[in-house]
Amino acid sequence: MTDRIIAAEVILTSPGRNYVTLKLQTADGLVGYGDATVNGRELAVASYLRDHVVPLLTGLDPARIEDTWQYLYRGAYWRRGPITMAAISAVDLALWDIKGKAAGMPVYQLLGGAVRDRVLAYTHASAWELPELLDEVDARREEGFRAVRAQSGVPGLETVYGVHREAAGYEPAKRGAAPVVESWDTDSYLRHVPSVLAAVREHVGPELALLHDAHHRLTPQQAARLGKALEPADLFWLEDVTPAENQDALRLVRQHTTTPLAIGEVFNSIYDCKDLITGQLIDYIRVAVAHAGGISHLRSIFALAAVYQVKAAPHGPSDVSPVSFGASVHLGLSTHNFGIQEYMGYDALAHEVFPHAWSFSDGYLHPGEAPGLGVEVDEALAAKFPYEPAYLPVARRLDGSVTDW
Ligand code: GCO
Ligand code: MG
Repeated sequence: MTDRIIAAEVILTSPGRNYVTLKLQTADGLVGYGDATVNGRELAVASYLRDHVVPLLTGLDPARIEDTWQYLYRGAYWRRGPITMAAISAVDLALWDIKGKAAGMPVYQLLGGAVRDRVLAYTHASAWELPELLDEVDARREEGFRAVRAQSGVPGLETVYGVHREAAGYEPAKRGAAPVVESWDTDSYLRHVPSVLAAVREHVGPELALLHDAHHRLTPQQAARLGKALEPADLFWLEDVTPAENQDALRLVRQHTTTPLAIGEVFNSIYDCKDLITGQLIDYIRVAVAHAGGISHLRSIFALAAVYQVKAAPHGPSDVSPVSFGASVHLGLSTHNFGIQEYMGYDALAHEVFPHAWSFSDGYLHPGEAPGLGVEVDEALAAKFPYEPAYLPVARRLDGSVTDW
């Protein structure tokens, strides 16, 4: 007899930061977990799941992953968008988890097996001043990382994306009822950042892979200038140079620089990625397993990317939970055109709430050999950390107008 989903439940927990987890249970006694966390909009996706998805799942055959994906995507009529696609991701991940547990195999085996032995990771080094930034980069190297994203402060500005004045480290979402308002000036940033990355490159030598995130803040022309200015620093990639709603803008950037470009962390579907991939306007596609339809849809996106020699480089900030992070590592191990996995790490508490088989060592990740995704949820512990409102900052230019954060 085929198995059936008998219960579905949304778990909201905040061990250091908010996470939205979907739990599915089957008649055969299997449990699958999926991640639907959307940073700063957690309750919207929790409601989408609780009110509009959970009631549809009871009675479905958990083996029919693709059919359930199509049912939720096409069946809703209102398709795409971050909330819908995060909800679909959670169901997809929970079903892959169940399929792996039913088969007694880690999910990467179901995806065709390993095509590499380990999954290259990059992490973040952030500090306001250059000497501290160089210390941070050194610290990440000592932890084993072979690829590091470097972000620094900018003279004359009070706030800069990804950097705190007072301490090293990166955590932009702040608890509270409304977003913190930051100020921003692109000209000051453009005058400063090439010298920072030149100094980091000189400090680390030629081998360490260096990355930088411009976080959607430049016009296409500014992005082209920055890409050119950074060529001597030999970046692994320059990320999100310009907001990618207008994808034609990337043509201008591409014509002027050979610095590799990475985009896609806010994309939700293959349709968001299509033009950048088929136009060969980027080198790395950054879709997150939690935000773009789960393992099933990321596989389609990565297959399209392979045709155009674009590599997969899934978004892996601390705002996607250890559940979808694990799923990303299973994909990385089994996807031929995989490039690199972002790994920001988690608070000790998050590791406790989500015990996991995936591991990091010597600059690389591995999903582990536990059946399914290999990430469980300590529900009793999770219940001790209820949801707390938290928001990403909003940015205003020096004249007071809102700009992209
Ligand atoms: C990255 C990202 C993130 C986002 C964050 C927003 O490259 O890791 O830019 O840090 O800012 O995920 O919630
Ligand atoms: Mg980014």
